Amino acid sequence: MDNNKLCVVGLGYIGLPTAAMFAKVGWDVTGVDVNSTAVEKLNRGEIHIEEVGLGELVKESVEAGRLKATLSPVEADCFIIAVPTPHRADHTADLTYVESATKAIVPFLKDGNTVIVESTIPPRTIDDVVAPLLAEAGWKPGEDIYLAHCPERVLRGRILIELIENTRILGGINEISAQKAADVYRSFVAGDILLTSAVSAEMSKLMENTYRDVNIALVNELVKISEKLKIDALEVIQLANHHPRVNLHLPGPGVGDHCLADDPYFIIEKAPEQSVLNSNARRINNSMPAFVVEQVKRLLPDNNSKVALFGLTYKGNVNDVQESPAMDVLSLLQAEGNKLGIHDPHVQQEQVNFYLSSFEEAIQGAECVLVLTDHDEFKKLDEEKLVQFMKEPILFDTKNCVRLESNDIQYINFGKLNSNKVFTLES
Ligand code: SAJ
Repeated sequence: MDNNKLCVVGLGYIGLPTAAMFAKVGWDVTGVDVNSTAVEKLNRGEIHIEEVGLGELVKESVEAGRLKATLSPVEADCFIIAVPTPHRADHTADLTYVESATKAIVPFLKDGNTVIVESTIPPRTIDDVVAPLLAEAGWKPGEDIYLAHCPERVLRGRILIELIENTRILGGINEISAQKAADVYRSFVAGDILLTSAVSAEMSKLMENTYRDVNIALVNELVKISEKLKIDALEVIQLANHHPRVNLHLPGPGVGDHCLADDPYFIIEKAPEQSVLNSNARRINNSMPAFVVEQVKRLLPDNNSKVALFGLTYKGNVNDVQESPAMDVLSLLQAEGNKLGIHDPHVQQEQVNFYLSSFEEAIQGAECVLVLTDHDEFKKLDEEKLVQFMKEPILFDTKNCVRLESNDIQYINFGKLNSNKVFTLES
């Protein structure tokens, strides 16, 4: 391939691993970021984010002279934009970074270049926002330069594996743009590469996360219905999932992170009247922290009781507390005036502005342990200490992840909220 110079704008969780992967297979890669610490670190062969295997890969590529970083773009054969698309207070997409990244590469574009946007964007953004910006600069996207959207679909902790193995969707502003962009990814993608239009690619990425969000809302609603009707929701899910074409998801204290909880809004903003199910799913999932607090209040003798809150991150075994439903549960319990012991072995003290307790400190004198995240550390707890340090130990496990042996601890999960089941059959 003669296209061997790549410029990646945005060195975050997607941009940096992508840049390193291209460098590994021989591209001459320049990563661009406005964060000077990220740039300096990369040029020393270090990384500013955590991801399995990424440190070694970046070090090798920098030492081999195939990967470097700068604060502004450079000339290249291909440009990949992987900047964040945060949302505004009203949940609409803030495209400021996508727009500024597009404008930043304009002075470096040459005839025949390929421009690819990986950032998650609302439907029609390539056609209505990015292409016009390039056209304003005198280019004819799809003719003298090629323009495509290639959404990322990787899971943290597995990014380097999934970048290679996952199927990629390449949505071009026209057919030749999709083909040119596909040629770029073929240098390391072993999964299928599906060619389509830009708008279908934008929408399919959003629908993947919306599918998960809507399905999680369905079981979260089942939990509420079951609490009212005295049914074991978790047993119902298990039974229904024996049907060969049914896959009910897992209920929990809500849906966190930027992906599942934000992407549906990018569809809603473009077609609010039509997005009925979508909007309701968001509402149901957003209501779960309050539902959890309501249940905790029923379990506690009074508002002065102490709750040991276990797990702050948006899901198990990660250290990210942003947009985590556990943080909402925490604020609601604080507003209720409850005493709290907050414990999360994956979160560092400097990440939060309140005190993090050890396991022992958190449970000392607590009436209830409230598990909000399925970290591996919570699956087996020191039951002797729970019995010793707590008054009459109750454990409310919103993720159904704790396995207890002692009968001295009252165990509640989303199946046992109000269930009057008289027997359980072993499967
Ligand atoms: N959750 C439930 N019940 C479930 C599954 C998840 O309550 O049955 C909750 C989790 O606890 C968490 C949230 O949903 O709060 C999201 O967790 P996740 O592991 O499902 O997803 P993310 O946000 O870490 O990553 C998703 C992935 N998308 C899909 O699986 C469709 C990933 O492939 C995407 O790359 C990523 O979003 C993204 O960047 O869009």
